[in-house]
Amino acid sequence: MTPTITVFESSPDRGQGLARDMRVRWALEEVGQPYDVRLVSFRAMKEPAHRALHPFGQIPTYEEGDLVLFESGAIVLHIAQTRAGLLPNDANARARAITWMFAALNTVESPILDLQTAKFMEGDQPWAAQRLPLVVDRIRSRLGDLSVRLGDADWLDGAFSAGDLMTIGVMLRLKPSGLLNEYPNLAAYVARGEARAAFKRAFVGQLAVFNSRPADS
Ligand code: GTB
Repeated sequence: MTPTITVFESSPDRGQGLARDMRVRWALEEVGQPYDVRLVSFRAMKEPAHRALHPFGQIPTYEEGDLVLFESGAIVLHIAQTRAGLLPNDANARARAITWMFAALNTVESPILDLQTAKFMEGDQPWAAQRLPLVVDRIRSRLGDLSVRLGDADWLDGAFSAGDLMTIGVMLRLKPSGLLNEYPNLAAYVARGEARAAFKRAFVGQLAVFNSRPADS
């Protein structure tokens, strides 16, 4: 059965790989699973039909037969557990790869999302300029630790896994800030992810949604 994912009909970044369907597309491409895409407008996302799929009225969602999933992490984990290519066979290595997925979403992504909030939602507050350096320092702390752990390895724990996909997926959000460049091994790690054929196919797929539509849609 071909899964269907929901994606933005219109995205602030116009398909530059930042919206979270990118992780799901990338995972599907890595395992060679074809998929359908349903575009959802911001209005439709908050309507009952979409909320039946996603309680918080967001993208991405994943439908496959009777199964409906939301949360990009849960979706990528499901793809990785049901198809070969994103998790090692060895039970302990598999558990470690899943640990990196959780670390990406809970430990690395949280301060990165704080930066988005500080810049774009709180930027006009009188205390915003005071808060911003604290937020950036918390990101540096996470990146510093991750940089030490990665060292000169290509991937976090042996072969490329869903743990790397998720870690790189969350760090992509930092590219415009320039922070990644302070950690050359992390910048190279992200670039290695972006160089994968599956990533490129996913990126082209996401971008195609916007290239085929007028700029104000
Ligand atoms: N924890 C959930 C997950 O991982 O799936 C978070 C899902 C989520 O935040 N979805 C966002 C959404 O639907 C899209 S990805 N937002 C609409 C809403 O909440 O009403 C976040 C996102 C959006 C746009 C950009 N961009 O254009 O740069 C980057 C990231």
